[in-house]
Amino acid sequence: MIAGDSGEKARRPGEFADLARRFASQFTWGVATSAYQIEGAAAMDGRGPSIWDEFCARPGAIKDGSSGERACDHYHRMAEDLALISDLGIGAYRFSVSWPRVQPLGAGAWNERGFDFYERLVDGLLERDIAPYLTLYHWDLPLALQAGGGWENRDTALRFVDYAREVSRRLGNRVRSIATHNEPWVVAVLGHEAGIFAPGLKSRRLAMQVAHNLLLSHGLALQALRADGVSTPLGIVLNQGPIHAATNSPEDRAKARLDDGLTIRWYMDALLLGRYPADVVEFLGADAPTVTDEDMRTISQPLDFLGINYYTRNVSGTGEPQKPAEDGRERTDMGWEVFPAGLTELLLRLHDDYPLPPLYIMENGAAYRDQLEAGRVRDEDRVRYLRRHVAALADAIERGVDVRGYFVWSLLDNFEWADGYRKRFGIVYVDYATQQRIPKDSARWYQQLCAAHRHGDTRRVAGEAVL
Ligand code: IFM
Repeated sequence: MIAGDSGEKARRPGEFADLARRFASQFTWGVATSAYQIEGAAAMDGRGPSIWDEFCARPGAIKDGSSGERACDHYHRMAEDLALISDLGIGAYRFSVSWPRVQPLGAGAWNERGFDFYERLVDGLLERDIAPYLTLYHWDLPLALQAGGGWENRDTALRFVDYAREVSRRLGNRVRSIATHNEPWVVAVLGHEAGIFAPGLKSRRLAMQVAHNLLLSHGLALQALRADGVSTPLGIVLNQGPIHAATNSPEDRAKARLDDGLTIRWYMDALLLGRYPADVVEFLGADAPTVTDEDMRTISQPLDFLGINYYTRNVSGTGEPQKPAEDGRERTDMGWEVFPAGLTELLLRLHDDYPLPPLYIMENGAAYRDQLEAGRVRDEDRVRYLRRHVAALADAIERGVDVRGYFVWSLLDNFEWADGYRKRFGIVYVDYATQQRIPKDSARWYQQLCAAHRHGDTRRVAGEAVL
């Protein structure tokens, strides 16, 4: 059992009850991870290689030269990690299935030993009364599919549908929801335009075709799963934050509007309105993807839920950006501005602009330079970050936005993609040399919030429903 205070000075008595009371009794509190970032066991029990294994092997691709080969060794420590979630009293766990672990070549044979791991994971969660939230694709494409063009090739969307159907057939009726993709913008742009994530390609045209094919695969998967009779709520998870113009000049405002189009409206308009934003299509010109009307109907299948990952806002303009260190804004160890009001603003804007399904904040959290001292990590910055964002979320809910759950990114410190192990997002510290898990003060803070919500007199909402 983990107990103790949140590590903050002068915390007001009743803080947890006051905050918890702002959320409906059925509101879900969870923690999130993804397969490649925590599992390790990269070549074990028949798992095939993914594009991230290959990318990490390229000199200079990952800042500390590391990979997810061992990560948090969660593959072997799953029971311990589930006990940790349970001890913290956290009611939900969001995880992803590694496609190459269950289908090593991305087509053809299934790997039973891979599925066995996820069967045990889901059963273990249910035994502990923790609701499983499954994501199908959190970036680890089977390497064999990249040889055929990866997400640039429409055929990968069909392979994804086969994979989605098989995972749903085996696990679907035991999980609380199934998300097709996590952050398609990141896959498309960081992976295929900026080239800083796997598969490390650099072409805007390619990135936009990939963005389209990812959305298409999402729509095709939803159609197929519904045709299969899957009744588990189905959705997708997008990374979003408001884009603010650096100045009020017409140029900066136009740039911010375009960036908003490329990051938010491209995905939201396609999924919820069945079209791409005309201003962005015009801007892209020859880089715009090849699209059919039928594709847009497929992409805009009804969503049972929409996941939003919120970390920060973005400031956009035509001038030379100010160096983060010089702009005086509070930032995390990623260099991302701490801007809780952006979460409220984003949610209200989405609520105004789109016919939304119920929302979930599927990721929110922060990296800080945590120090383990005398067996304790006093991560006051992270506690403050979380508290302010949870309050910002409550502000949006109280103003009418239907948000049903919140997941902290992340349960554990883990492999932070191109940053390797240098950035720590966990509410649980991982000593990578020993694989020891040490709950940080933020874990204790979250534990108390979850407990207060569970036991407290939470807000009752007329007609309140659970997914
Ligand atoms: O670690 C990532 C995660 O995989 C996707 N969303 C953002 C997190 C922090 O960068």
